[in-house]
Amino acid sequence: MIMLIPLEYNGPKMQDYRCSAQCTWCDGCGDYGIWTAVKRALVELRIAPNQVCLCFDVGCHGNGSDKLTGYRFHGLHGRVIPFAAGAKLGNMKLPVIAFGGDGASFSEGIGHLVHGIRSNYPITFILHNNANYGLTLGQASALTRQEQKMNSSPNGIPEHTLNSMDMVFALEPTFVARGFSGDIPQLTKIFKAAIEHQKHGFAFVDVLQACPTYNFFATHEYLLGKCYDANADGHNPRCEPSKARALAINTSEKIATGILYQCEDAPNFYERLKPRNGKKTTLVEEVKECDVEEFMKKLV
Ligand SMILES: Cc1ncc(C[n+]2csc(CCOP(=O)(O)OP(=O)(O)O)c2C)c(N)n1
Repeated sequence: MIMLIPLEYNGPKMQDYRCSAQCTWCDGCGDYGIWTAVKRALVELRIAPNQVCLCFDVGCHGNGSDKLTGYRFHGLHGRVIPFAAGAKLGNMKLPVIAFGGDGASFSEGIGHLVHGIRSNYPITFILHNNANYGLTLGQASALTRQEQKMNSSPNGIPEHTLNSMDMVFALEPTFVARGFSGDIPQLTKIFKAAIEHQKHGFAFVDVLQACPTYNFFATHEYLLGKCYDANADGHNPRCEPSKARALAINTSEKIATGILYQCEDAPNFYERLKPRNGKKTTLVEEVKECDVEEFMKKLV
């Protein structure tokens, strides 16, 4: 086979991430916008498909794992953060992005999200926030509005809706952003910043997304009308956490999007690991082939 290799490599292109598997998301699903913005962000950062680890949770969004190329891992529902963090700690040179739904991240896997943020694992986490369990046909999640009628809760849910941003800020995050699946240029900018933040720790990105099949409240049009770019409006993310927290949780009139908070001064989890201090190699580079025969003989 003859391959044509360009004389000069100008970095990856969008089509390098192209995959022949067909998208099965519903027409109008916000996953399309997020999927496009992720690829754009990676290409603009000159990260090729073989230079990134993309980790997917189970859910509609997780089905994106075979809708693009690159090193991908598709794990168990709610468990994306542990395996993404493990991949990163094994190879600190690798950009790692974890994707999770609001069902997975704020119910089944809420413990992992809590400890991912408080540990300041050096990874990027992108929340596909469609405010329901999409893949299993529209049950209420912890982020569904209490009064919203859903398939398994026709009278609304008995519990109050979790204030997700308030919870995230209580965990002393080092990066918090919010985007909207209908604004791909802004999402691309946010994702680039969130990928670059990995050297400082855990980057939490909440993406409000349309779910035209099950979420009849936060529609594309509703989000388009409510969301505004807080950074363009003068908000500086390197502010006091309390200021960013107030901006993030006050969504009654308008919803602030953009990079809401960023702190580059706190050490990340890896930097706090004393046995790794001063090491120039990664754990992956340190793995050696080892003959365990003698060791096994001692066991029997
Ligand atoms: C531990 C576990 N609990 C529940 C399920 C069933 N399940 C698979 S996908 C899914 C819904 C996913 O919802 P969400 O995480 O919000 O993602 P979305 O589909 O909305 O993108 C559920 C409940 C499972 N596979 N594993």
